Amino acid sequence: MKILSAEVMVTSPDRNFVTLKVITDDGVTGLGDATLNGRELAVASYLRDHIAPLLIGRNPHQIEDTWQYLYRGAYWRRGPVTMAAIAAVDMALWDIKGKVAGLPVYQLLGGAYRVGMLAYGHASGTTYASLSESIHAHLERGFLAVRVQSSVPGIRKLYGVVNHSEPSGVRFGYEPADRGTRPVEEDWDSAAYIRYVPKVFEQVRQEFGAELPLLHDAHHRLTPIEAAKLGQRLEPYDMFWLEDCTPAENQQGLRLVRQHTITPLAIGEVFNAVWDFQQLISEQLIDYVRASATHFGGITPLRKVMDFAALYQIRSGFHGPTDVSPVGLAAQLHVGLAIHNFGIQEYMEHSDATNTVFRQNMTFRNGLMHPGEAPGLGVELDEELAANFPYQAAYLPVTRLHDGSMHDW
Ligand code: GCO
Ligand code: MG
Repeated sequence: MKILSAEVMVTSPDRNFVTLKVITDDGVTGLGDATLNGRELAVASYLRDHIAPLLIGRNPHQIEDTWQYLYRGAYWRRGPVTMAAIAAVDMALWDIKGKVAGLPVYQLLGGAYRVGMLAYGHASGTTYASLSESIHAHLERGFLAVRVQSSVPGIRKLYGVVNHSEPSGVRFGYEPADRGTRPVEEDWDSAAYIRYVPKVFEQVRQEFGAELPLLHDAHHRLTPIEAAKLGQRLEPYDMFWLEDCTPAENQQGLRLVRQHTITPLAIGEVFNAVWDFQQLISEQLIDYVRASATHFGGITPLRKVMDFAALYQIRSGFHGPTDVSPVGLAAQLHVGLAIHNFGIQEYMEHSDATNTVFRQNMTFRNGLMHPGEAPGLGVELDEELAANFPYQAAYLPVTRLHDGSMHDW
């Protein structure tokens, strides 16, 4: 069997997605997700101009060989653009292998090891009343775990908070990238945030009780000592995790956070290679691996990092925002179903338009996700429909402090 063609499709059913379609000489097709929020066309070009020509004629069954060929062969290793492109090829080849075998990908990874995967949704509010309403809405929808983000007095516009008075506010999630030719500017004040967030969790625990797993994303904004302070102040509320408490480029910084708090830590949604986790895992500086198949080079390295993490009792918390396409989400669900050290799965929920363009077999029932039983990844792209949603320029926001200087978004 040989690869006959590899096509890149960019479609924007409510948000942009980059999808690779690999076709074999036997007529089997495989899909891969290469969506890099706000920089989509860079990956589309990398795939179309530099990778697709190399795939023609290769044996699609040789997944490890193709992965290493693209990773080592580029010489310029790693980075989000390269690794999202390699991820798409890797997923497409697993999709093909599954379809040829007549088996869902999780079977090729060792088989189902659990009945489904605990998923968390994104609750948020600009006031406690709207936050409470949002948590109730998630519980009614079946979620057994929720991420809680709230507006903070003194910060005008904040990551992860849906304004419920806007039309998009009725949706469960939020979409961080805004269409247009310039990023939206948000603001930030670490002291105000650290003072306020524990009060929010105190109220949530009072209303929703001790058992509901609660998560929170600090989105890379704190220094290590600020992160340690927040982690310590959240301890009475027994968090499932505190995510991206400090930018993880400074990996030793996590030692400082660890010395001061037992709040579990999750990191890694912007990492793109197993090596990015080497120190954090081997020194046990984190509790959850936040990688996604899409930004991490695909199913092959995601499985490898989880086997490495298992040696240190570190579990998965794969990144599942709307900018991971249904193809990418399915890819990580197949991994999560098969591994021993699954922890939790983020499920931000795609819009109806996205879910119509990407036909899917995965399910969310009684709070648990499952990739479904269709051979391969179980997601197909309706290309005719996709053509109705051409690419639209969009940017993630940027953040400024109140003195006008730039801060981490
Ligand atoms: C999360 C993430 C996302 C990112 C987004 C950027 O925890 O789900 O932080 O909300 O901001 O993926 O493209
Ligand atoms: Mg995050």
